[in-house]
Amino acid sequence: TTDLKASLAEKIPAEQERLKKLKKEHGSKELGSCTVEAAIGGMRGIPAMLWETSLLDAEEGIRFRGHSIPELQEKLPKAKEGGEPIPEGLLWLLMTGEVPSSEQAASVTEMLRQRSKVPDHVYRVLAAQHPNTHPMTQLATAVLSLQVDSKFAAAYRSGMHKSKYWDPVFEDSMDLIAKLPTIAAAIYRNTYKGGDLVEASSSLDWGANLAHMMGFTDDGCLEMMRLYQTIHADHEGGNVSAHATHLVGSALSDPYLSYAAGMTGLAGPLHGLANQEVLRWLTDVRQQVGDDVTKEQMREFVWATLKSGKVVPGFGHAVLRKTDPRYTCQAVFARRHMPDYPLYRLTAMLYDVVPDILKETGKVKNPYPNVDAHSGVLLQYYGITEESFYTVLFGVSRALGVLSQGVWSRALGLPIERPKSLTMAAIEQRVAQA
Ligand code: NMX
Ligand code: MLT
Repeated sequence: TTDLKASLAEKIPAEQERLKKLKKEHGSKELGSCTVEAAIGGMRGIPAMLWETSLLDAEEGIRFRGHSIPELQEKLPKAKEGGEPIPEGLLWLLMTGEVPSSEQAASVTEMLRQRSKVPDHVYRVLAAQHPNTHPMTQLATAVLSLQVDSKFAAAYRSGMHKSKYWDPVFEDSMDLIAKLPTIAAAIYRNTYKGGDLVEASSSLDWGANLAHMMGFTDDGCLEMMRLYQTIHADHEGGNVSAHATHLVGSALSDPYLSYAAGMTGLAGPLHGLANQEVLRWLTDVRQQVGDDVTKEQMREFVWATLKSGKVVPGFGHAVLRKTDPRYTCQAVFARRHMPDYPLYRLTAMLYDVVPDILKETGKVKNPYPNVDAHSGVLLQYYGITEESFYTVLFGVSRALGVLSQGVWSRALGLPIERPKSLTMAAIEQRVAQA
């Protein structure tokens, strides 16, 4: 079938049985333990969540439904021969676990096109915001204003049986994903281009249409946006945006409410806002030292950042322990499309300089670059120069992962999330007794 919902529906009963069996036969087995350090250290390393759409290996990086990024670049349908994958193909994969055919990916493109009209009141909400409102705040606000149309919220109100929840959650998720490029582009055009909106193209795919509606038509830019929207989609369940979406969704808040929660988390500088911070940091380097910066000057700049009590944005990771494959695939793209671009050369130089310095501090667990260290370079090259918008592009992509998992969370009947917290006194008491 080329129908995503039908293909998903076929898979659900077997997965429900699989989970039931896992719970029944192995429910009491330990997956790991929780130390005092983990409890006060951001729950690092505690395997305590079910997340089906992707899995991260600390050394290798992310796999989406078992496929690495280079594998996806090879296997997923593309808009043009030898080009980058289209994110609609990834959406099919995340939802169903299967690599789609070109026809299946095309049917997702068409399904999203049909759902893409953004209601007028959302534009009015956007227009009413303070002109200095950060684009991520605008995104979350626009998404919340769409919530009035939630099919899940309406179905819940009318007493739907819980075994059917996944269906309206799927509908809401597709409606929301379909509208996000139009909303993001409206935020971009309102904030930086005087509010002059660009109509969607009926011949472009979902990711390319985002670039098109922002006002960019260069073929390289469309390819870059397809790749960008594919690689930022998911990073297993524990990152702040995925976890926030999952947590809020577990209260049976609908996909609009739960995704908006994820976006307010993505807006933090240690998470998705790092792509904006990287660009600002690089701009500072160029302003203070110029484009022909030497490695020694760069070292001094990095040390000055650290000594002033700030992080080097784009480096380090809570779970990864090697260079992020999402960084690597962007570096490969840059080498192919913009080998002489000064900002690319500067970024490549950082790769030679920063890890050794972070290692020297003796405390940074992963000194290597993450996804955010490279994305701004690609965007700048194609003329998307407004760095305060970058996290919105990350957020649009992240919808594909967190909302796909949201559908599965309801299909599998996952319960409300409610870990145990302790006071310091309670921890002291427990360790004294141990
Ligand atoms: N620059 C300076 N210090 C760092 C960095 C960095 N890039 N990365 C980690 N550290 C510090 C960290 O602040 C902590 O210091 P302290 O003990 O004084 O509190 C120490 O090293 C140990 O931290 P880790 O265990 O290595 O990292 P943690 O898991 O706590 O945090 C990040 C992970 C990603 C928040 C952290 O590496 C960071 O702040 N990086 C820069 C911001 C960034 O690029 N974030 C984007 C992550 C990817 N994303 O899109 O979400
Ligand atoms: C992400 O893509 O969510 C980030 O790399 C952060 C994380 O995984 O913790």
